[in-house]
Amino acid sequence: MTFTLTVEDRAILDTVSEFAAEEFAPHAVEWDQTKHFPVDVLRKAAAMGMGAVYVREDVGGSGLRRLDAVRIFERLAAGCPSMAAYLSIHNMVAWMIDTYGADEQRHQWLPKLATMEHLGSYCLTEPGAGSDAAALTTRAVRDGDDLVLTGVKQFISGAGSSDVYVVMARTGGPGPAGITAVIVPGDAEGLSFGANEQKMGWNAMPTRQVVLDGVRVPVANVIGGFGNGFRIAMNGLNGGRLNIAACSLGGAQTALDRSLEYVAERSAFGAPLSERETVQHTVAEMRIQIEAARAFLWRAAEALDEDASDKIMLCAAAKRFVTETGYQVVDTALQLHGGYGYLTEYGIEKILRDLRVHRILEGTNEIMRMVVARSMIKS
Ligand code: FAD
Ligand code: 2MC
Repeated sequence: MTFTLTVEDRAILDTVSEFAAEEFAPHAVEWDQTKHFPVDVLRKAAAMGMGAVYVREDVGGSGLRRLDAVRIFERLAAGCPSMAAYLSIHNMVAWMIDTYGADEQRHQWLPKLATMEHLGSYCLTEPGAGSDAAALTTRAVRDGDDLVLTGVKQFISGAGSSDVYVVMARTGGPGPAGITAVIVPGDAEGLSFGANEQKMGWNAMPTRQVVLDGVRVPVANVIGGFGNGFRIAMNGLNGGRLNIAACSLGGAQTALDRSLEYVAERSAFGAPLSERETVQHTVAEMRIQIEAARAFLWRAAEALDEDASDKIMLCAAAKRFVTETGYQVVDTALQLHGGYGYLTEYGIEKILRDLRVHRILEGTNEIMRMVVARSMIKS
């Protein structure tokens, strides 16, 4: 493992940071307030290779590693955590098709996902099955050369705007082995969406129910064969969990950077806040937390790249650690800003609201602890 970035790594990351600073950061608060999903800006990100970061190049992907991806998502999140997070989900969908799809499916779906002419959504959670994802009840019943899907998916990011829905549905008996991953196009008959949920954060992207009412798709839309859907969904989430953690890290880094500017400018008791030793120790601690989180995240990303035997545990552990560390750093930044941190125009409270949900989605942090515990304690 090397923590030293090559000249090429630096060039890529500088370009991503420039993009996030120019295209995300100036609009992030407004998008949050107006609940605007900036698809045009996402397509600009895709034109730079961020629509399919770790998808193979023959279908328009960038062919990069997970280690590159977490660095890229951190830089994107420095401009807007929620837009970086949507890009992460879209990338997870594209990766699942690239990795488990047949060549024909890869060529059918991925070129437009890579450019983000088509957006992707990942549909696992249901109203009655969140953490216990293997209890899902959406059914896909075979009818000749078709599958007919019926059920409701809950909290689906990008729903209503997406063109490609990867739906985990039950084609067999109970439990993980009865689940199959199916591609449902956004214009399929019988597909509809709930209202856009009112949320604490992540307001720049829609979160809606996906309702499947007798949706008919060809059996050819099954990814990776019948009964493999749970494994595919979980493998998608390993990388997703790292990317969500990277989004927390990017938000935390921005909050620290803004805090450093703020404490240098703001005076109290006759001197800039930055001259107070307690303030200096506070920003030092923020930096220490960020460095530790970043090192852990890169370690887990490399384990995923190398298909290490402990990759599932490391992805879960890093997700738990980095999302909670990132949240705490942003909370400290808000405190350093005093009352101004609580105001929308300073942008810190928006980062805090965005990062709060990273402790819940892509597997709650309680489930991450369960995954880590299971890797050590066999029952
Ligand atoms: P529950 O599973 O009901 O959990 C409730 C509480 O119980 C949690 O604290 C949980 O940690 C705890 N708990 C549950 N089981 C255990 C246990 N065994 N031990 C200890 N504690 C436990 N899902 C998708 O499929 N696609 C998406 O795009 C998507 N986007 C989302 C966007 C947003 C904004 C949100 C809020 C959610 C999104 N989700 C998505 C769903 C998300 O993954 C789930 O909310 C999450 O997995 C938790 O499920 P749940 O909400 O049903 O909570
Ligand atoms: N990677 C690869 N395989 C995995 C895996 C992972 N992370 N987690 C489980 N599996 C495999 C596991 O090895 C087993 O395979 P096999 O049958 O070959 O041995 C199979 O999947 C079943 O696993 P378990 O026996 O552990 O199943 P169980 O139901 O007991 O627990 C649990 C599974 C709780 C770990 C899983 O349901 C889970 O991760 N829940 C959290 C749900 C979640 O993360 N939702 C996120 C939704 S997406 C989202 O929020 C977005 C914003 C996009």
